[in-house]
Amino acid sequence: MRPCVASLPPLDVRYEPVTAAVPGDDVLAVIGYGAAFESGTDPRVLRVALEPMSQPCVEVWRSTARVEHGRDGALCWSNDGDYGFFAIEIDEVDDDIGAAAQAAYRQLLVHVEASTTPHILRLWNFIDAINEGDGDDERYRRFCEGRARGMAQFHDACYPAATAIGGHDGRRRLLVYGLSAREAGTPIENPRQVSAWRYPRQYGRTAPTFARAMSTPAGQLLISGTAAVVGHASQHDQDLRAQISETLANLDSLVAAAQGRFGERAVLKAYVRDAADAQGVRQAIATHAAQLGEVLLLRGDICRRELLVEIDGMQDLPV
Ligand code: 3EB
Repeated sequence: MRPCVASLPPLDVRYEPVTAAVPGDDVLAVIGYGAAFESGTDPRVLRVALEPMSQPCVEVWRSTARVEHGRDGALCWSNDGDYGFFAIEIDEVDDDIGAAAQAAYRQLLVHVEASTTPHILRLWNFIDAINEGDGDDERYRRFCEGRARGMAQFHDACYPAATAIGGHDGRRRLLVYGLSAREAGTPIENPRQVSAWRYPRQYGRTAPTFARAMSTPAGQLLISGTAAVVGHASQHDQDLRAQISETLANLDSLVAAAQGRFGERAVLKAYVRDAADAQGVRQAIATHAAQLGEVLLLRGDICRRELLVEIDGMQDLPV
């Protein structure tokens, strides 16, 4: 279980207005969204090609210590001694998303394992045209196969928390970024959901390799992409309102499993498949949990076609 005394300082994650200023010495990462965001040359500044559905902003990860940063081949990194940020982009060759995933994970694991922050807490994956292809040929399923090959040294029940979302910028380029730490976190599963790595064969040859959440050594909860999946089955086919309610019920249950209450100083993202659904999603989240902070809405495809919305983020756990 989580230690009673936090052994790392908390990571400060918040949304801020976009500026052209160079990030200060205390910044681990700046993540901007959509075609309008310019990432420049600082390895800590990353562009995710999903369009924001509201006022453009950046997500800033701030440290309490001095941050070093650099590049290692295709990989960008930063490190403050307690936490590491890393990001890698790999072009697909001949549309082979599986091979790109395997290569990205191999490279990022070599980097992270050799670093002073070798414990991966959280990973984000952005995949072009994630639902293209049918059955086991669907690009998401082929991504899962390559990812599992690339992270073969991980055991069930030890996977990091993760998000996998699809974009449409027409570039067959996989982006994986993440957060690691000097000390390991504790993976958390959701009692309402079958663990993803135990999904039955019908969802693909290789089950997805992620934990539902990660409780960090600083007492924060990193929440994986969460959708209207109960057991292993998608619920409320094409019904946005019902999918949001189910997703929020999953989040309540997941955070309770980590001894927290969903919404405590939460920093959330909602991914919506259809831009027209953005306002409905925002309202439903606000109604469910009035104390929730800002929710960043992004247009993105969820890895199962019938799912219209997914929510991820982080929040504090009670001391
Ligand atoms: C699900 O519950 C929804 O493959 O890394 C959510 C979070 C989902 C992460 C991943 C997939 C992933 O299965 C999809």
